[in-house]
Amino acid sequence: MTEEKKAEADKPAKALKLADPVKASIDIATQEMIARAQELGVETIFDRAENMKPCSIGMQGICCKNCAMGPCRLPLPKGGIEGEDQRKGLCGATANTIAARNFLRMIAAGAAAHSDHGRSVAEIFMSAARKETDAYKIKDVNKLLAIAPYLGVATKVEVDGEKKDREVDEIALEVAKAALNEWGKAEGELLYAKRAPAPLYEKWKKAGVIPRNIDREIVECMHRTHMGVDQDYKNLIKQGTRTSLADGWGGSMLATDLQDVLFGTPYPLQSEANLGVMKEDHVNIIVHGHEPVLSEMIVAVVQRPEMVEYAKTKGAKGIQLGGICCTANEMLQRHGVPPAGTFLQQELAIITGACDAMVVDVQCIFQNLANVAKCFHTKLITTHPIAKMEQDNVIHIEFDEHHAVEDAEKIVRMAIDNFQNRGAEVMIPDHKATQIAGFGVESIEYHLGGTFRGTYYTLNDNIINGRIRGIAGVVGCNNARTRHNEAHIQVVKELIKNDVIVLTTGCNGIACAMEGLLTPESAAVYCGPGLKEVCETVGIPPVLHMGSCVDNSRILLAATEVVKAGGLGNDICDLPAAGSAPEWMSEKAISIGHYFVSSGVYTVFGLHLPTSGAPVFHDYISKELEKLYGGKWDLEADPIKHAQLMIAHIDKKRKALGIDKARDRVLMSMTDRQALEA
Ligand code: BF8
Repeated sequence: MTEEKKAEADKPAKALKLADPVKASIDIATQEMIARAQELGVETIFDRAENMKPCSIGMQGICCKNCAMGPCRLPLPKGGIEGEDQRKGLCGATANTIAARNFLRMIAAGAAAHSDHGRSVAEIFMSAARKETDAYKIKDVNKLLAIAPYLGVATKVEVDGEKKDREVDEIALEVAKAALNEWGKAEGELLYAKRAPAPLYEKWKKAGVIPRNIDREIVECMHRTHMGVDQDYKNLIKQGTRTSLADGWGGSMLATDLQDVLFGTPYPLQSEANLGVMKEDHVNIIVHGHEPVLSEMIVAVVQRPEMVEYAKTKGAKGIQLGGICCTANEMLQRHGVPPAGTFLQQELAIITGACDAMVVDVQCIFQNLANVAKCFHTKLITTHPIAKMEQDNVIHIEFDEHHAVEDAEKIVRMAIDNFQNRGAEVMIPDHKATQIAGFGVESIEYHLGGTFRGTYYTLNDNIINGRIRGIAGVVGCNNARTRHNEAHIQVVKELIKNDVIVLTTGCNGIACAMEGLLTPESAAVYCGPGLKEVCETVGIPPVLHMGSCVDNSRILLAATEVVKAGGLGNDICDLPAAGSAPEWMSEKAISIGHYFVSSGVYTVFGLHLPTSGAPVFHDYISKELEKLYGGKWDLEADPIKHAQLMIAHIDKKRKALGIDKARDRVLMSMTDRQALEA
């Protein structure tokens, strides 16, 4: 060791910098809990973000580590470059190839996460259809009948020249087989692609991007991005389009549909949100992750009188279930279980000292949860065979649909038994907000549909008359590189202030709930006059919570219904609509963003995009893709400008449709109405 290195090694370890709670989050409960963690000496993601900065080359998408000659890093030289070909990896790969390869791998990983979730649900659906499990049954027959035709399954049978209803069990079995087949069929194309508006389907067909099967597209991404394969950024992103469509219109849509059939289609319900939903005198169980299959059982088990009695024998008043991330959203949408927080609040739920068990499945789970749980009495339980943790304080109870109820009982009993082990330091922030959640394609139709005309008639009518300026899908994660929830809330408030109705999912949904934006009453406070009038008349919030991240498929189908209802063009790209992920961080967000773009949606991301180091590729996805599918990527870190870009796009579409001048309401006589109908 050189003298210099020795001196460096002998230096006392640098104290970790601590995050400033107020700068880290706009949410008071989160601020209080960050301060609490620091007081107790427990490190959280907010502190880690202060001590480790991201790699700027990786952020720009121009680091290639796909072979052992690299990593090849291709920063833009100061003062710019004359030609793109001046920047090359060892094999000659250009910045555009590298950024496109990295982007494609992100899409593949995101699509894999959503689609593997869908596959798990499809497998359980098959078990239920075969009656191999008592725990899961077909709950929503109407939804089963609605999706069957899209999977090529007939719901009627001809008997003696007459059409008769087929047995539900028979339909369920065929639906299960057809759905599972979508992951690996040898020929044909993704069946749900035809659920898109016909002009969009034709665009995909012409561009050659209709997915063949879900798994194949993901595998092909990995092959194409292997060293020395696809070296054309346009061809690479073409596969990105095909793979993301296999996610949005495939794996995710199947996950949503099959979950609805098994667990019920969400309808509006009341709940609460934020860490304040936890109760000091109750056993608190937090479910966290994405797949709702086990949590569905936990919801059922905690409601059993004997479990509540058992909790009372341990000194608790009852059992409080809460959630984090999208398992929370799934449980919220169907059962009203309150989310305790977004992605960035997962450690904080344990730091309350009142979390008796945290049950995690897959995706968006910090490995540091185990370290935090060590400082408290919390039982941290992993449940999925593909998502274990190495730390020895983590308990693994592997979930299996064949003993799902027993698994759930074991977990709930473990949490109850743990109630008495709490330490003295319980501190639950006294902050929570009321919310109305549980929206979906069906409930929007119920609230904003018309009895006599097209199903989304009232919504379309209000868009045409200008009371609603347009529709925005605002979704996605938190990111510890930016102030927690600030961009989410500013973007959404700016949109609704300008009469744009917001459809939300994922952590944006939880953030909006925490801010009180998911109540009909919030319309009077935050909305422009048109949207306010509609929300007050119909009794809906200006921000409609559509569920988890796989439920972004609901937004695709809602947009399709708006197209079908008429008067707003023939395709999704004609609609006065835009998409946004203000605080994205996950690969799933890139897959979602790309299937929004490929479905015709102008989509703005916050923070940064991993394409900025490759300006030609960046230009291609932010300008040229529009010519193929009608949608395109954009980037804007400033939340107000971000929302204004979306509004400008909405206005451009209104103009193209000839509805740019808001019309005053005309009170029509019966004769006028009859003339219209004719
Ligand atoms: O799937 S929004 S942080 S929780 S990835 Fe994760 Fe992002 Fe939250 Fe849900 Ni979606």
